[in-house]
Amino acid sequence: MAWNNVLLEKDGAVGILTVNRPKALNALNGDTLTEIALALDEIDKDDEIKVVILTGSGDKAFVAGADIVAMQTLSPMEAKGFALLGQQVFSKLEKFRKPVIAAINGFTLGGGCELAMSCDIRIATPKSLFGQPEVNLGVIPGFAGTQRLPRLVGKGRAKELIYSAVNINAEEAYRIGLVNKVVEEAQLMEEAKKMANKIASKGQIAVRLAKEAINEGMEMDLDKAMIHEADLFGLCFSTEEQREGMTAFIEKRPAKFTGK
Ligand code: DAK
Repeated sequence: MAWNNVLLEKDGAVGILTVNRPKALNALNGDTLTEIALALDEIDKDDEIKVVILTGSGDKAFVAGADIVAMQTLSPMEAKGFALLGQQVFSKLEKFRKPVIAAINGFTLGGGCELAMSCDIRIATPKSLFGQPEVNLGVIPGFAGTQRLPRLVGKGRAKELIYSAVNINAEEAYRIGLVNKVVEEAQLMEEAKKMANKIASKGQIAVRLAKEAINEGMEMDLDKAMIHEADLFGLCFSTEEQREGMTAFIEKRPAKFTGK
């Protein structure tokens, strides 16, 4: 399917979704958000794709934020519509049943940082720059940055970043846990694909249930989260993958997972 603002390619078990507005540093306007959602629907239907890499086109930016030009003249009702659309797309990404790795090169600001935080895993390069500059524009992060940032890096660091609108480099982002890994620019896609293929080689239902257990469990108290984990653990025993994984271990051979 052809879209104007995103590209979708396939490399074996990996789907590569690229935000493609390099002239605007991949800023997110309404059409781009809608196309990300449509592309996720396509990926969801494609059983060959097991893991997704989300990246930005060009060599300057992952995503430089929500589109300020498009937002500047919004009426309050239009702004609400834009906010709801963004929130829906970011939640869809966070809850997406296939794991999503953000491959981040360059500016990752505002809505761009919030987009990256909705992914499961973030890989950056030394050129990546992170920040929530919304207070410079007289607004607060609106795509759940006030919620996801403290969950990733802690309340104190999130407050410092959001109140002061200071940008941080990849090394600092790694130090505070905002990114999982920093690799050289030339290796970014290779490393992202390596990680994606490693995940794709595992029991896919187990990976999906683990994602659910982590995401949903983090929003519950520990006792409830552990019951939820036990339920999902039990569910694994309804899959062929559980039987195959354990049989392969006992037979001392690699498991052949089928996604069933
Ligand atoms: N929106 C639209 N266009 C953008 C953009 C953005 N966020 N960022 C860059 N561009 C455009 C520039 O306007 C320029 O376009 P032309 O002038 O060439 O037409 C082109 O990309 C190249 O940018 P620069 O010429 O500025 O490039 P530099 O290398 O000099 O500077 C920069 C790069 C990233 C430092 C600079 O472009 C910059 O500061 N950009 C804005 C970064 C920013 O403030 N991002 C946060 C945006 S606010 C909410 C929901 C969401 C949000 C808020 C509320 N609710 C639901 C309540 C989210 C808000 C944001 O994300």
